[in-house]
Amino acid sequence: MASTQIKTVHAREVFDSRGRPTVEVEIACEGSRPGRAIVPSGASTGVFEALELRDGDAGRLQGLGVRRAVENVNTEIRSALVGRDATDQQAIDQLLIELDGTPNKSRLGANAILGVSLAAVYAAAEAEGTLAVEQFRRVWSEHQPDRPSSHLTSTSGLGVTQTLPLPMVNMISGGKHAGGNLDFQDYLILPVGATSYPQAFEWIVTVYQHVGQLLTKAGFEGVLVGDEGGFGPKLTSNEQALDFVVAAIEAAGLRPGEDVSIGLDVASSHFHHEGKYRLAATGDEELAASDVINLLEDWVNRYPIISIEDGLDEDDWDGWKELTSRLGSRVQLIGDDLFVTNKERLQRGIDSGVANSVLIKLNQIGTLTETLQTLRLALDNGYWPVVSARSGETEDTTIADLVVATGAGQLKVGSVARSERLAKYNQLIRLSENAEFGYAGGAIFESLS
Ligand code: 2PG
Ligand code: MG
Repeated sequence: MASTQIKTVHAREVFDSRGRPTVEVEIACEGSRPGRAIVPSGASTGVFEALELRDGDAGRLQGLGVRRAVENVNTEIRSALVGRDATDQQAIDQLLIELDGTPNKSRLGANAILGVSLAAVYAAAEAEGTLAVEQFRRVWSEHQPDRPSSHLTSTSGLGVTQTLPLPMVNMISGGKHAGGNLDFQDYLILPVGATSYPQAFEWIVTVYQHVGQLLTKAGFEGVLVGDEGGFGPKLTSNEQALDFVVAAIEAAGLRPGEDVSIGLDVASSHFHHEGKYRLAATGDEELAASDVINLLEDWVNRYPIISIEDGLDEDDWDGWKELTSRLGSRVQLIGDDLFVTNKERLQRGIDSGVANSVLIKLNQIGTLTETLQTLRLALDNGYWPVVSARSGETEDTTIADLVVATGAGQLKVGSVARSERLAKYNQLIRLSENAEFGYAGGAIFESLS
């Protein structure tokens, strides 16, 4: 076996699915080819996320360049990393955290740090001649539970064996991801009744085609898609999107709620100002948290909704507590901007009975090790983890391999159009050929009433 000692570290500026610069890192071990990772980037970012370092030089790429982050990898980080063992992920990530020295990775940049953290996995895969999924599995095996979580019904089967995820897929986009007028960011489907990953994916693409056809037939610009490939029509209300999704599920010959359920990413931090939630689609309505909860509860009563993300603002802990006590036994309540993949924020949620699920985004926290710590904490406390892409993505397929390796159970990548999304779905199709990988699908929601 070749050496796993790091020999070279090299970063460059490449571009993501929105044409914005991002960081790519290549790491090679002694005697083997380099492994490579590319960092994603969000649009509806949470204020508590680790810092994405951008040049801020208005004269170049509107200030969005990442040359400083690239430079940080090619100088300081490279010097610290050469000679280290690429398979010692925790030591590498600890070194990166200490080298940066700030609580939110603002000195070297979370984009610089995450690129290195992930490229180390791919370098180890090259050195050892294994697949990425096997390397992610090896790293995850170092994050075993502190205590058995068999008392938890919701997540007891998760995180154990390598498992293909239940996909949560965007059909209609609004908010910061599309040019339409919807306040809510994502109207998604979850094929809860499918019994295999390939079947789940076929259902999804069939429903997606029907959404497009129904929108076109109804006279909307159904073919225009948002940042994540979901349709971005100018509808007359936030609720109308739900009607189109239900109609498309039926048009596909599937049963809403039994075969295919609905998920929402409200992404409400982005229409929350000074304690009020302002909905523009229905004529600048100003809602209190309790009104938003009432609205969501009404929708849960009338539509087959099984999952709601960021129903309330990233700092509205009281509202979230109320939301959780009202809906937490009926639907998955995901904290994205609320938790930002940060284990301290997730712990606060656990301690105060807020949410029952956490979105897992590597670049919100900035290293693989910290990401896996948050994933572990979620599973140990009965919170469903949902591994997620960002709205700005690339051909990097890390999250597909990561979600299978950890057996986290769910994956959110956006829609089934645009190749930065399909890169992940196609990787899952390849992984689904491995008969050893299981599929739990919608059975993970058995504890919901
Ligand atoms: C989200 C993500 C992905 P962004 O809010 O969940 O859909 O969006 O990457 O823009 O934060
Ligand atoms: Mg979100």
